[in-house]
Amino acid sequence: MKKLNLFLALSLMGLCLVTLPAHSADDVRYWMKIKATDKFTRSIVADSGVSIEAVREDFVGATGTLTELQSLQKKNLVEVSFQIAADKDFPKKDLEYKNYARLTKAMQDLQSAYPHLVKMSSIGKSVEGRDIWVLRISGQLAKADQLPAVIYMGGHHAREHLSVETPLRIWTNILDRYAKGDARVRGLIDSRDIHLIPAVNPDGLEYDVASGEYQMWRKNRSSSGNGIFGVDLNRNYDWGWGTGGSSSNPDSDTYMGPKAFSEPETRAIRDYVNAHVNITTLLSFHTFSELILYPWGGSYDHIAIARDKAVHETMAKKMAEWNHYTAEQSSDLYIASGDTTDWSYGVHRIISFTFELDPADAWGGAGFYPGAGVISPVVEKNTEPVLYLLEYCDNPYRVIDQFQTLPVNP
Ligand code: 0X9
Ligand code: ZN
Repeated sequence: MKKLNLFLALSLMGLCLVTLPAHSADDVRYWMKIKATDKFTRSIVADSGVSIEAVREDFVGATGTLTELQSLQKKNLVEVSFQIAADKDFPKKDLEYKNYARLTKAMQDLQSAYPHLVKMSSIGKSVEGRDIWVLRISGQLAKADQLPAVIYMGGHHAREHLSVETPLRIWTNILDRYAKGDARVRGLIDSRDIHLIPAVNPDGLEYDVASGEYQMWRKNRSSSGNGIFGVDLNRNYDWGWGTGGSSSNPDSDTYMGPKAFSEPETRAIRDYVNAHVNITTLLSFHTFSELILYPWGGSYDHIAIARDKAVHETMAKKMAEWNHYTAEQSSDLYIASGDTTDWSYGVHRIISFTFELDPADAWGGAGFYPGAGVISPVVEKNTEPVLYLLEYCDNPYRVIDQFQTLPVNP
């Protein structure tokens, strides 16, 4: 049922996108070399509205809009002009979301604000050579390897910008609470190791916003030749890879890639998780449908180890009390093989969840592009789930041992 809703929603989204407003000509900027040998001419230039960037003896360099350029051309003052390459960014109404440059800056700012708590580094490079950033957060950074750890990720899918913004803002707010002396937050951060990778797919993120109009892009940007791009990173992990719900056609939106872990982005996550054996718990943010999902996603089988199944179910149900999402096994949504959480649970026995954030469906809203207005409420309702996973990452089995006794091996 959910699958059908998602399919219809995606089709509707495709239709809606056609009507998004284009940027006006005056959103584009031009660099101009303008004849101006005296202050009077320079004043005429300034009066046109352009921004004068450099003054030389017989000309000025300036930047401005097409209208401004044309007004100066009519006065015969323009010697040279060219369009300035536009910054890759969101449409104006959604500038609260972050492109790669602003994401990088926001992460650097957190490191600068909390040098004893936050360390930024790169876990590897994307296809196009962008760093995939991680923030490591702990009150004991020097010995964080010896503390219980959670890994939070977002942005596997390019157009799911809310999945990047939400974990970053949640952690920005939690750090603010730490600074203000919140006792619970202090206790948790001081005794835990936190890994935050908000944008697993930076190339896709940039590509989706590069023109100022959303591209509805999902995959990364690796080339399959013949002008065909992209592997679905959430089909590229090596657990049941290629066994259903993914495509071998490079043109498909769910293209699994030529082999498991063919992509530098998924390899970077693999190597990072492999290297941090203290990670017990994982949360991968996606959008949309308002769901809390847990393994398996590649098959209808339930988790065979009774205690592990019970931990996932109990935690998912508890988190749903805060965000009011629907908790279910991933394959109840649809079978999809090679996703992050099947791999992290299958290979490492990490307790693993996928959140599909707001909105519930695309009928009343915009599905993958719900606007900046949803950020605050989504951050708000997902903060307790994030803290809950952190609290129990020292021993997630505590959540069931309080209530029941199950055999270790069924
Ligand atoms: O299809 C996906 O990768 C996820 N949904 S999304 O709309 N964000 O693309 C869901 C993954 C859940 N996992 C499985 N069903 N295996
Ligand atoms: Zn997704």
